[in-house]
This record gives sequence, structure tokens and C-alpha cells, in this order.
Amino acid sequence: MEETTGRSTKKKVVVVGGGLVGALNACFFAKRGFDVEVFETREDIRIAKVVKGRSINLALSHRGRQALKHVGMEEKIVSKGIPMHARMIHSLSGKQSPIPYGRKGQFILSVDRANLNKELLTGKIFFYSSAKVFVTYVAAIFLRSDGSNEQIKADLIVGCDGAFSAIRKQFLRRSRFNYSQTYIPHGYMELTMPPINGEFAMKPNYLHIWPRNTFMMIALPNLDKTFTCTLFMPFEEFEKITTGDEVIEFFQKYFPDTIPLIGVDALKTDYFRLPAQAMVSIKCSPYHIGDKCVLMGDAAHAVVPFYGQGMNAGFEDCLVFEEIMDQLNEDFSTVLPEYTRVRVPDDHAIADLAMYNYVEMRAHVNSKWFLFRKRVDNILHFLMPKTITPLYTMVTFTRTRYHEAVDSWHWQNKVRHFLKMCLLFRLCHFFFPAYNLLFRGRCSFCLSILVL
Ligand code: FAD
Ligand code: EGU
Repeated sequence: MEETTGRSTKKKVVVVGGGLVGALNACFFAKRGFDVEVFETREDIRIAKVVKGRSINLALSHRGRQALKHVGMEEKIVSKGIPMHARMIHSLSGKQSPIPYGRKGQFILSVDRANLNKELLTGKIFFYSSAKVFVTYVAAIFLRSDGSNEQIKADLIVGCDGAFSAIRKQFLRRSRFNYSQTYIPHGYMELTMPPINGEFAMKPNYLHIWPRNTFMMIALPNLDKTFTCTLFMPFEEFEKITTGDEVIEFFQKYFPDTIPLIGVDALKTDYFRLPAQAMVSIKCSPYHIGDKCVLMGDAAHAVVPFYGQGMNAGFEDCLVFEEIMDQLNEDFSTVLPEYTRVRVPDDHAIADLAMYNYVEMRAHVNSKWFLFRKRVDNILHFLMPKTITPLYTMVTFTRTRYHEAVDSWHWQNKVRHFLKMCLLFRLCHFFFPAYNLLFRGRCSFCLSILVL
């Protein structure tokens, strides 16, 4: 085994995983002047054309953008993203209703995963690819395809190798490491909606949503004027559909407006191209071992995609680490524990929120309910902008710490409940004269406080 050690006096960081978060991390460490090496088991994504599995496009919002901005990549990525100013809710009858994300000028972006990954990896970084990587928390062992290997010692190993992290496996062998994972009963499948006469088949600047309780579809626009539609449903239901005709029958029942847009023939074949993919939620702590190794991105916290925050949270991980590096002068022995202390509660909060939203959507969100809730949220925010800020606004358009957003939301729920009760007692006063006899002298306000 040949050993490669300090060719230079610069501190060496090995980033394991060249996905979105690994690639961004490489930028952060390179910018600080560290010697950075990225290990990736897939073939070199800077030259490879097609990336299998994983979602094709993603919603990029404020947290992700702030992290990109820090390494000077924001403009480059934003210019290749498609702004989505609102959701477009598709009802079963085919009616489309837009619900803005925020004030005029507020939007999220649909970005291409492969392009984003490529842009973040291009240039400066030494890259090992198409090989197996074994990692201990002091060194990465790189196995070449010809059977030879090389051990690389690093000052820091950053585990960004995704939800099924090999680095995290090293953590699991140690004492006092907390870990939990939950697979949800739903799977997802991606279908492409081609352009019609060279134009987008639906309005491009929206996140299109078909909320149907247990079944849900979401579509994000791509630069080539296609939409990537993601169908979410229980594996059980995926398995029930075994023929092309059953696919059409299913779409006829739940997503009839999309059949002519995706195309009958395309639907019949694309549905069977890849099996439905699983979704997992993973939480763990701590995120570090000594001053040697740290987890970020999905390796530290896989979340279900029902808040559009997985990548954004992973990018914010890198930014939070960067901020702590500044505060503590790049001293890994204090930076790593501080990173765990600060970040674990926030990552756990977004994992919980995403799971909560999954349960909520699946339980009783059809298009009417979705529209109603979002409208009430927006009206309350308009009436009391200081008191009520919708949760998705804090999550999507600010860097409010995730756990604080959750605390604030719980408090707001109390206010909302109070307002609801005020309204209810008012209505009672109005409609039932007997009610006045019963609660004479007590105003609806006091009663509402009582039931808080
Ligand atoms: P990954 O992207 O999984 O990258 C990990 C990399 O590590 C891969 O390249 C892998 O090949 C490599 N690797 C694995 N093992 C090893 C090893 N042993 N050695 C070396 N390399 C290894 N997030 C959003 O913010 N917005 C969205 O709209 C959104 N939509 C989503 C929709 C769906 C259907 C899904 C499933 C997820 C969505 N996400 C979204 C979440 C987002 O995809 C992830 O959070 C993000 O990809 C995490 O990046 P990562 O770099 O941590 O992990
Ligand atoms: C799921 C899969 C609408 C891309 C959550 C909203 C998502 C995305 C929402 C996927 C929903 C759900 C939010 C954004 C975003 C909404 C959000 C979800 C992008 C609460 C490619 N979600 N997603 N919430 O508010 O905050 O529009 O696959 F249907 S972007 Cl599930 Cl903001």
C-alpha cells in the first residue's frame, strides 16, 4: 500500500461523495486554501452525460442560494434556473389556481441537478472516480479499478456520501452514536412531459401540484421546455398497476388533465421504465468524531422531499460550518463539536417538518383544502405581518434557524386557535340567542382565552 502524505504544508481535506453537498463543500474548503480531494464512486460526473436515479430537477430556495453566494456561484446557478413565483394547483376537474409564494418578486428556482453538480465540481478539484472507496475516520482508502489501492491521510474527512453513507457506517460502530431511519410507505416515479409545438406544455414559472390525498403529483420546469413530473404514491398502489392500460385508467381517474400532455404512449412505456424509488428519513447525532471527521448533507440527515428542503438544508450545513470556521479560527478540535451542537437541532427540525407535511398531505390534502389553507395563511399574514408568518415562508425565504421556525409555528398555532375561537363565539352570539343567556357578561375574547 503506497501512502500519500503532506506533499505540501497545506491542511488536507478529503471530501467523500461528489454529489451536490460534497461538490459545494469542495468549493468552500478550496476557497479557504485547503488542499481538497473529492472521492466519488460514480463515474466522473463532470464528463458523464446521464445520471441515473435521483430526481432530475430540484427547487432551490434562499438557504441554498445563500450558501452558493458565499462561494461566488449564486449568479451562475440562478441564471440557469427557472423562477417559480407561485404554485399552480390542479384540481381533478382540470381547473388551475395559482397561489403566490410571497410578495411580488419572491420566487424559488427549478434547477437541473446534473448541471448544478457539474458547475460546482468544475475546475480546481482533484477528483477520484469510478472506484470503490473505503474510509476509516483517519484515512480514505481508494481502490482503483485495476485492483491497486492508495491510502490518503487527511486532516479532515467530510462525509457527504448521501443517505446510505459509508462514512456514517464508521460512526455506527462507535458508542454513544444515535441513529434512526424510517422508510415511508410511499414511493416516487419521474415522468417527463414533453414540449408542445416547441413550447412548454403548461405555464413554466410555476411549481405545478396535483394534490389528491394519498396520490400526489408535482411538476417542475426544465430549460429544455420539458417538465419533470414526480408521482408520489404508496408502493402498494404502484404494484397494483401492471399494464399500460391500467396506467391510463389510473391517470384518467386522478390526473386526467395530464394524459394528453404527457402522452398516452409515453405514459404506457415510461411508467415501467424504472421501478418506483423509496424515500427515507434519517436522523443521527453527533455529526463528528473528534477533530477528524464530520457528516453533512443527506449523510447526516436524509429528509423526505415534502418541503423541498433536502439540498437546501445540506447547502446550509456547509455555510454554517463555514461560519463556525470563521468564529473559531479553523481549529477542528473546537469547530467540529460546535458544528454538531449548532446544527443537529436544526436538521432534526427540518426532518420532522418534512415528515409532518408528508403525513398532512397524505391524510387530507386535496386541491380545495390546499387552496383554502394557503389562502388563510396569506390573509392572516397580510392582516398581522409581525405576528403571523407562514411556516413555509420562514423555511423557504429566510435563514431563520429551522428549530426556531418550528417553535414560532407552534406559538402561531396558539394564536390561530385563539382567533378561530373568537370567530366561533362571535358566530354563536349572532346565531343563537340562548347562547347569550348562558354566557351573559362574558365577551367572546375572554371565552377564547379560556379555551386556549
Ligand atoms: P447525494 O446527492 O446523494 O450525493 C451523494 C454522493 O456520494 C453521490 O454522488 C454518490 O455516488 C456518492 N457516494 C455514495 N457512497 C460513496 C462512497 N462510499 N464513496 C464515495 N462516494 C460515495 N432537495 C431540495 O432542496 N429541493 C427539492 O426540490 C428536492 N426534491 C427532491 C425530490 C426527490 C424525489 C428526492 C428523492 C429528493 C429531493 N431533494 C430536494 C433532496 C436532495 O435530492 C438531497 O437532499 C440532495 O441530493 C443531498 O445531497 P448530498 O450531496 O448530501 O447527497
Ligand atoms: C416535492 C417534491 C407544495 C420537489 C410542500 C408546497 C417538493 C418539491 C410544499 C419535489 C407541496 C409540498 C415547498 C416549497 C416545495 C408548497 C413548501 C416540494 C419542491 C410546504 C422534485 N415545497 N417542494 N411546501 O408550499 O414549502 O408549494 O420533487 F406540494 S418548494 Cl409537498 Cl416552497
